[in-house]
Amino acid sequence: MTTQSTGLERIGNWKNVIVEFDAGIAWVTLNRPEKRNAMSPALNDDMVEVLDALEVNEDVGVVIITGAGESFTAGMDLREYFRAVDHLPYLQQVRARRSAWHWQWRVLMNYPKATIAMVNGWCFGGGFTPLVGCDLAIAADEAQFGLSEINWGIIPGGNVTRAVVATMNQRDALFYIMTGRTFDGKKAAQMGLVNESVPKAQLREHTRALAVELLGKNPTVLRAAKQAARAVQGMSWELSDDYLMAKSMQARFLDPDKGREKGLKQFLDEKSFRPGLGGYKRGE
Ligand code: ACO
Ligand code: V55
Repeated sequence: MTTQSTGLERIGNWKNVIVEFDAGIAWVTLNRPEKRNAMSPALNDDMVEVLDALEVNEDVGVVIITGAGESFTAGMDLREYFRAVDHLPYLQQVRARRSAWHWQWRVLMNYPKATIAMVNGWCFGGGFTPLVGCDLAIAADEAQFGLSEINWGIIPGGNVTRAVVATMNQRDALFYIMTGRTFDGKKAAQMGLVNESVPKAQLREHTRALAVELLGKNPTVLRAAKQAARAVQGMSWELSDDYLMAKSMQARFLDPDKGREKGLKQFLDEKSFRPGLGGYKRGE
C-alpha cells in the first residue's frame, strides 16, 4: 500500500485513512489508492472515528479531506459496499452502510470545525456527498468528476442527489445525473460545485493557504457563522431572523476572546485595523 510522505506528524493508526497534523490543520487522506479510494464499509467506519476524534481535538481548527494517489474517491466501493452487502438481511445492510450515510453528510454538515474538500483527482458518485458536506471545496483543474450511477444502473442515492441539487443548478444537476458524463475541476468551479480550481501542482499549497486564513478567524464565531449558513436554508425569513438573533447572542456569550468588543475597540478607538480589509487582532 502506498502512502505519500509529507513529513507531517501522523496520528492514529487507521487502516484506510491517514491523519496528519500541520499547525492547526488536520489533513485527512482517504487511503486506498490501489482501489482509487473507493469507499468500503471499513473506510467509512474509519472516517466516523476520525471525524469524531478530530471534532474534540483542541489542536485542530480546520479539517481538509483529500485522497491518496490519483483519486479523491471513486465513490462507493461497488464490490464491498454494494455486491457483498446486497444479499444480506435488511438490518445487516443498514449495519454495513450506515457509517457511510453518517460521516458523508450528517457528521460533516453539523461539523463544528471548518472543513475543506481538496479534490485531487477522480470524484465519482458517492464522493459528491462528502464533497458537498464539506464547507468549502478546492479542486485540481485536472480532477475529473462524474455522477456515474446512471452508467451502471442506479440512481444517485445515499443523498448524492440531494447534495447535487444543493450546489448545482437544476439544468446542470439533471444534465450530469442523466448523462453520467465526466467534467473537470474548472467546470466544477464554473458551476459552483467547488469554490475554485487550480493547477494540480498548486493544489496543496493553495488549499493550505485557505486553511491558514480560516485559522486566523475567531473559532467560536466561525462555528456559529457556518452553522447558521446551513441552518437558515430551510427556514422562513421570520424564523431565520429570530434564529440569527439568538445565534448571534449565543456566539457572543460563548466567545472566550470577546471578539465583538475587541473588534469594535480596535477599529473605533485604536484605529489599528479595518474590518473591511481583514480581521481584528485576537488574544491580548
Ligand atoms: N468500487 C470498487 N472498486 C473500484 C472502484 C469502485 N468504485 N473504483 C475503482 N475500483 C478498483 C478497480 O476495480 C480496480 O481494482 P483491481 O485492481 O483489484 O482490479 C482498481 O480500483 C483500479 O481501478 P481501474 O479501473 O483499473 O483504474 P483506472 O485508473 O483505470 O480508472 C476510474 C479509474 C475511472 C476511477 C475507474 O476505476 C472507475 O470508473 N471506477 C468506478 C467509478 C464509479 O463509477 N464509482 C461508483 C459511483 S456510484 C456510487 O458511488 C454510489
Ligand atoms: C449511493 C451512495 C450510497 C448509497 C446508495 O449513489 C447510493 C450513491 C453512500 O451510500 O447507499
